[in-house]
Amino acid sequence: MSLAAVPTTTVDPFSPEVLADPLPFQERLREAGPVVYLTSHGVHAFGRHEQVHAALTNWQGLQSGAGVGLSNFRLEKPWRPPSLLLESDPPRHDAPRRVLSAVLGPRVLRSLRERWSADAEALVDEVLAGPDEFDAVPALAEAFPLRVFPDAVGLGPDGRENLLPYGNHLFNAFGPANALVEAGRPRAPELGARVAGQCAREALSGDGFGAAVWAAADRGEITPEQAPLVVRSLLSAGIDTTVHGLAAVLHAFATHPAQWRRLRERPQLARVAFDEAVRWQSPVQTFFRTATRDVEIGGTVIPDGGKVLMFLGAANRDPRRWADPDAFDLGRDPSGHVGFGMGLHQCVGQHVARLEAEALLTALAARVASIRQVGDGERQLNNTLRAWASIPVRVHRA
Ligand code: EJD
Repeated sequence: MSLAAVPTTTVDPFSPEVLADPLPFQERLREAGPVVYLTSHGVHAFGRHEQVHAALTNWQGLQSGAGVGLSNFRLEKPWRPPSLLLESDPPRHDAPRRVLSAVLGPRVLRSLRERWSADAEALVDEVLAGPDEFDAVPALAEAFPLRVFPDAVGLGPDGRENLLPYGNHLFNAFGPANALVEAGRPRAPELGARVAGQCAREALSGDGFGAAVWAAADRGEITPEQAPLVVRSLLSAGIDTTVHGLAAVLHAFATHPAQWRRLRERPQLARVAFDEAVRWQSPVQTFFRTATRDVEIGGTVIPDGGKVLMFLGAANRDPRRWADPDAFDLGRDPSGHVGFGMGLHQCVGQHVARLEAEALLTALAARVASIRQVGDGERQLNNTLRAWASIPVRVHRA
């Protein structure tokens, strides 16, 4: 371990300029060294795959229980009651995780596959009945998760319009208290209360993911006090993430026509295409951890209580790990990307996300001969998400 000075940068990765176009900053971060100190927020940052992976898998030395945003829950009151999964560590983390893992497990997903495929086919048929040019974000990336996921959770018909604004603020709130967070603050208490209301047993249908969480409480696997917060995790992590994951893969294909032809020839590539798009765009860009003691990573000691910032998006394009990292290529094996995290907190809903993507891409590939982005589109700036507000496309029906 060397005592050489850690490279520093004064650049704020949460500034509008970097959020709008993060790749140049991420390259400088990776090239500066395995660990870089961000003077803008007083945290150590990792941009290389090796250190991001090491940090994600070191739950003993780098905890989540003090929050996975910049705010340190040991010092500051969180804006909402902490998540029992995301913002928690073993052993308290493990029972809720086991429950959600079973609720979103392979058996349940097998039973959803046919219905979601039919839903995707119906949505794509509706869109293709309209103009050849449309905005793929509202028409597909938002419409599909909002059509299938709240029903799968068992939400009632009212209040679904709160889910995207809630998620947008939640993911902003992991970053610093900048203008994006300030803009969301006025509505945050109201949105939090509305979402919490949707997590009560009485608010949920008898046959969805939500009811399955409550059934686990009835069996004693979690307490009845924990159940609504576990349902809240579904509503927190299950919408915006899949919307922007689908937006990422639609943008990828709409700018890579040869890859679209490849998918059309072999629709079985839909799953690998989605993971490759998650690697290439990294809809979830960053997360923090907090050092539980002095902990060494990449030759630098992170002091006890210090926050570290992991750049998942930078790791997913690290040339030390990936050949031709900036290429969106269905021929590569994207496994090992950290777009779903890694280790004990790795996305518990990743199979749900992949099933949604597979259903939508399969329905599109069967019906759309070509999809081309027309214009640059518009980013939706968010402190955590690499998100799209608009992806204008022109399609030719098959
Ligand atoms: C998340 C990065 C929760 C929760 C869990 C996971 C996320 C957000 C919220 C999805 C983080 O348990 O509330 S991608």
